[in-house]
Amino acid sequence: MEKKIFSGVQPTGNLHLGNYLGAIKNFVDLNNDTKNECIFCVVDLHAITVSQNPKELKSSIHETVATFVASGIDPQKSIIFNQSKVSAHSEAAWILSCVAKMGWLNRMTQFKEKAGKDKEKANIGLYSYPVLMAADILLYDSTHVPVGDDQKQHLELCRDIAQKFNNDFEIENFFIIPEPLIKKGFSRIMSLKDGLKKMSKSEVSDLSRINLTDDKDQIANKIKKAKTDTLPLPSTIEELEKRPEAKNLMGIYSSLTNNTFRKSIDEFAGKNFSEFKEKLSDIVINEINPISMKIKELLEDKVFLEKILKDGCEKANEIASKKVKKIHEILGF
Ligand code: AQP
Repeated sequence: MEKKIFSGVQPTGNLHLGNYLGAIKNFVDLNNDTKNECIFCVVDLHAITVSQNPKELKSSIHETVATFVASGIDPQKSIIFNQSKVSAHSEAAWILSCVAKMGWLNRMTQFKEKAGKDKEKANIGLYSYPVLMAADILLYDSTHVPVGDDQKQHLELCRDIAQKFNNDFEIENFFIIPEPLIKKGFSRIMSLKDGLKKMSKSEVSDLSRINLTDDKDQIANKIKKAKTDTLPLPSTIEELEKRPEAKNLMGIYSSLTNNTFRKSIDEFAGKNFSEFKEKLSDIVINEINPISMKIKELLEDKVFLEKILKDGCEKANEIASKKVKKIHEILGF
């Protein structure tokens, strides 16, 4: 079956190893399968749910496009565009916010985490973020959505919204109910400074993440300084489960070598972290360094990056505006 793929990445700063292993690597595999139609969106409307510096936002948009291309997404085959330039996204988000229930949104853990203790001061966009995400996906009749494990709950909400719209207006399959594509195995990469916190662009400490633009020395230094415990590496999965930092580093190693946890544990059981970290550094550098060099090269050519976005916006706009027109007819506008 042909899959219609949609996914987005926020241009909120340095893309990191978590974005790469949780999402972008998967995008590349999907792009390479000739049977798939893929759309990859730079979700700049999502980015402004937290305060952004306009100049930095502009360069983050370019950096996200450059990262897509440097990682192996082919702009001739897949549509790459930025969300704000296709107004159907904002329009559909409003319409779907009149379908989604407050109770559904109140359960979203990402809002709780990002809003922190003072929910009253959080902006409405941060709260309704998953409704915009549903609009992004549903406008393109997407069948599959590759996301990191942290986005699973938002995708379930998207499915609920689509189902409710179809039921309310009695049109079976008007919105396709999309399937999440979450990488099997180790899919949530954690901070290098705290094995219980997700690796994130917005984390203040740069040492908490490996940026896709980091050079060899930066990567080696960050892995060297990554938090660990004092014990040698474990010999059982049960023991690894109790040691979050060791589990995270072992998970990164397993993801990049396509090994199971079992195999990685067997390789390093009883050894000390310094030996393991050296091997891990080599593996990470080997994967990330060619991407980081390509990103730097692409960022020198803003005209090329702008052209990718312009072409992608035209194609995306054509698909999305037709869907919005049909929504208008259904609603009686
Ligand atoms: N740590 C992670 N492990 C695995 N997957 C991850 N993703 C993000 N962090 C990890 C996946 O990357 C894709 C793009 O994410 P995003 O930039 O749109 O938003 P996010 O999930 O909020 O990522 P960040 O890095 O934490 O950004 P900020 O700090 O700006 O909020 C998604 O598919 C996501 O699952």
